[in-house]
Amino acid sequence: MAKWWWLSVSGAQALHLGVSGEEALRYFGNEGASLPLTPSILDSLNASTFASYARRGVPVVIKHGLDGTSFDVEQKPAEWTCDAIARRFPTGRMKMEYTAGEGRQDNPISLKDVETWSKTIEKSGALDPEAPQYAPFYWGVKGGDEGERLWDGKKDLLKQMRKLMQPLPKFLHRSQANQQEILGSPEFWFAGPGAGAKAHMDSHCESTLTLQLAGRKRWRLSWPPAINNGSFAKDGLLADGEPYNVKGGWAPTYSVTLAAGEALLIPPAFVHESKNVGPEDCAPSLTFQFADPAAAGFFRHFHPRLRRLGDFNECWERVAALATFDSRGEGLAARLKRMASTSLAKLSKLESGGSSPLESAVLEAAKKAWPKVVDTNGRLTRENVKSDFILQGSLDFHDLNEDGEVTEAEFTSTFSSWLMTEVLVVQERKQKPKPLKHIEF
Ligand SMILES: O=C(O)CCC(=O)C(=O)O
Repeated sequence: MAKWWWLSVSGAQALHLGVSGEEALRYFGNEGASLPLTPSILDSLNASTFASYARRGVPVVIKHGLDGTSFDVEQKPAEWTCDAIARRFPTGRMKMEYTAGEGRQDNPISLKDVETWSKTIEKSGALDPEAPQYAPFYWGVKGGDEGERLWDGKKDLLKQMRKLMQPLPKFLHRSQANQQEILGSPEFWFAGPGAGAKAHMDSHCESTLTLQLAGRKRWRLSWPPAINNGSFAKDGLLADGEPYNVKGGWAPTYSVTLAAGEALLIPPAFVHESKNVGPEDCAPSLTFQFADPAAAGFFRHFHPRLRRLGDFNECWERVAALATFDSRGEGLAARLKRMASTSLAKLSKLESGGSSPLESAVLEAAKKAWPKVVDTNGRLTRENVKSDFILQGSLDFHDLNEDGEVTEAEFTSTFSSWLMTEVLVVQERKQKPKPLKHIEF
């Protein structure tokens, strides 16, 4: 058990310092339900409903979400089969991913050789019998920007893809942040029978959207594991295929099968796994990240777990930027100094526990910071942040009741909870945290 999950402060406020298993289930809206859950499956949802799922980090399946895009496979099912993609991009070059061995860094397989590659089978080596037993093919066309060899000849296939990806699906915000992220991250996955991506967590902080272009793929997902205060999950625990190897194995918290024309939202920090479950011999999908809106509510709520999850390390700064309204990239130390005249080093020297000097100092920091984030009328609303994408994420981070406005009481609770966890983690590091051995939710 954690030392505490919630710390009552001054009778009125509560610091949110841990997420128990029951609370995680409650957060995902299924108290009392048994795992794995099925995500909500919604028909043509609008941008604001989709944004609410994305902010909270709740997986959702969107049916008929691709109409009006170049990928409307319900209207034109033959246009995005594996064969059709290979005909459209014959010069493309790809590789096998999630093989039992090391895998190859270059891209030796030519898309045009679809007759050969679509019949090539290589084992994934996954120990879990439910897991994909064979490796999929990966065309990471986004890597063209980094000079990776992803096509033969001069025709820029990434440019071509970017044109095809517009207009974006109607349920996505069409903001500059999204245009940039989405058009910068497309990748194709081709899976033969029983093939797919082994369970893994990606290190990026953005949400992922996968579009099923033909056939059917079963997805299994899990939210970040329970990590007690005083423990730490080492970086790599949730790397490619690793969740199966942890003592006790991996059990998903969500399972769902996508059909052609359906899209799935995968929140950041979620372990995910895919598998072609037929009947088609090759199930292709287009997968990309989107930035807007950030999963800010999810980052806030799961911060006590995420801050102790090594595989999430690339996003700790990002979450700190959301918590401190750091739209200019000043960095955590500078922001804490500017907002609250304090530092993690100073705070971490204070004694922790209920009604402790640390608790008072953290609340004092929140009190000092509040006037720095509100407008001259003492308000913090969507109107205040509408021209700044980072600040929108900050507002979402602190908007506990998701009404588009942050009150002083909300800010005090969210800022001090975030800051207290930051300080506790510094203190735990000094005392060598216990390594996480089992993946439980
Ligand atoms: O689309 C798939 O089958 C796998 C995609 C995936 O796991 C990823 O992009 O991280």
